[in-house]
Formats: sequence, C-alpha cells, structure tokens
Amino acid sequence: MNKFADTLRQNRRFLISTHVQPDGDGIGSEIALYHHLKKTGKEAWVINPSPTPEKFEVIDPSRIIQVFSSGLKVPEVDAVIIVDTNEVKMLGTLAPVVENLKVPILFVDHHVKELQDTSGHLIDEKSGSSGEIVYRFIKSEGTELTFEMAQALYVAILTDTGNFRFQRTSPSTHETVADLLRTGVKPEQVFQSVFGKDSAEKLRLLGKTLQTLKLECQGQFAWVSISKSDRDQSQATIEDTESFIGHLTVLRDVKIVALFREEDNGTTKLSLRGLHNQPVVEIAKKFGGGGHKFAAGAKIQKPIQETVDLVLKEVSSKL
Ligand SMILES: [Mn+2]
Repeated sequence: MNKFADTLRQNRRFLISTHVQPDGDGIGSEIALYHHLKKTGKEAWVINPSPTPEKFEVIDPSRIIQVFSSGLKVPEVDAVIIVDTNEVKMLGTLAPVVENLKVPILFVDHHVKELQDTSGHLIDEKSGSSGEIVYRFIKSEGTELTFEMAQALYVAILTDTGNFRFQRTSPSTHETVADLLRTGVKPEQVFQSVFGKDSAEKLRLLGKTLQTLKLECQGQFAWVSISKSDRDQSQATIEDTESFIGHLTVLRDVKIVALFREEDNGTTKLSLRGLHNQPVVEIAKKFGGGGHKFAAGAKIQKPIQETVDLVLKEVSSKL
C-alpha cells in the first residue's frame, strides 16, 4: 500500500476512471477516491468511457463524473488511477487517450491479475470488491469518511458481493459495512435506489430470456441466450441484461451457468458464473476474456450459435 500512497502524496493532479459499462463497484470506488483526494488537497477529475447507469446515480449526487467523448478536453494530470480493472484496454475509447498522457497509471482492483508487476498498485484478488480496497486505503491514510464517500462505498460493496452472498464476502466485508452504516447510510433506501429501478421492458425481456433455458451435462450446466431481435423488440437496454444471469444461479444442482448475448454487430457476449466451487475464469480466458474465478466473461467474435457450440464443448470438458 505504501508505494501507492507515496505516488498519491508526491503528485497533485489525478484522473480517475473505470471500465466501460461501469458497475456500482467501479463508480462507487471512483467517487470515494475522488473525495479522499480532494480532502487531502489534491485536484481530481473522474472521466468514464460510458455514462453512469440511472440506478447508480445515487452514488454521484454531486455529479462529479464526466463522460468521455472526442469533444471532451482531458485535463493534464500527474497520474491516472483506474479502478475495478487492471487492464487499460477495458477503458474502451478512453484507453488510447489515457496511454497518450504518458503519466503513471495506478490500478485499484480485485480482478484476476493481468499485470506483470503489481507493486505500486492496490490489487487484492481476495477482496470481494474494489470498494473494500478503497475503504482500507482511505482508513489507513486517516481520512475521515463522509456520508457521500460511505454511501458510494456501500453501493460498491453491496453490488459486487451480490448483496453479501458471494464467496469473497468476509468478516472484514461486514466490518467495513458496519463502519459505513455509522455515517448514516440507509440500506433500504440505497437498495430501492439501486434495485428498484427496473422497467417493464426489462422484465419482459427477462421473461423471454428465461424461456430459452437449456440444461446440459446432467443438469450441471444451464444456459440462456438473448438474440438481437428480441432485444430490439423489447426495447430493453444492453445494461438491462447484465443481471439476467443471476436468475440461473438459483437452479438446483447447477455448477456452471452461462448467458449468451447477441451484440449489435453480430458477435457474442458470453457471461459465466461458477457455483459450488466450480471456477469459470479459465473458460472465459480460453475465449479471450477474463474476470474473477467464479464470475467471468468474454466478447467473442463469432455468431451466437457457433459460440454456444464452442462453449458447450469447453464446459463439458470441465464438468
Ligand atoms: Mn468489482
């Protein structure tokens, strides 16, 4: 943690960002870090490659986040802090811009390490969320947590631990959350802000998607698919589909679940979840993706049916 803290201390101007299609953990970690930097007398900007989903607007009541576009002037900074990924390429269109700044890039992350040398970064694969890493750092620096920082971190931890049920949820997770609640964070209010925002279009597409359910490998592998035409007809958004895979994890006896989504350009987005200690990240890596041990994904440059066949073959060899 020291080298990371030193870099922050020795510099003055910071750009903070997270991966495309940002989640609660990425956005929450950014906002907490932003306030920490401001409170320690630094200048900071949060610029993301994608807009903040409406359900995460509760994290950023002061509208600190800017969305990158070719017209946006990126400020001159001394260093860039990227949260919730350890690959610059995950920043999409912002990635080349960040690389061209030619300043140190610091990662704060809990995904499987893609970096060769992690010194100087805050990377902890055992952490249930990036938010917990940010919390530990902020506490170690002695910065006082405000309500706004605490609420941002609460959303980060709540969402990334699957409402405190995923494997990396630890005693430390709950101790952290206890501290956050003491600043006045209201769980019911936050839950409604984040999870009580679904549209009828989303629920209809979910219904249609669940109808595609198939079971293979003696019921140990379950998968669903979403075609582009179903997405278009439903008028649901891409982001609406992100939570669909969670609905498969309640199936009896299932060890691996997958969601195949046909993208606008005819390629396929694969999402995987492993249950009962069944890792899936190696399967995702086989298709050029990555992620966490038990939650991973890949963008595959093939039509959906061909992708299903290839993944089914790979999954069968693991089960
Ligand atoms: Mn995360």
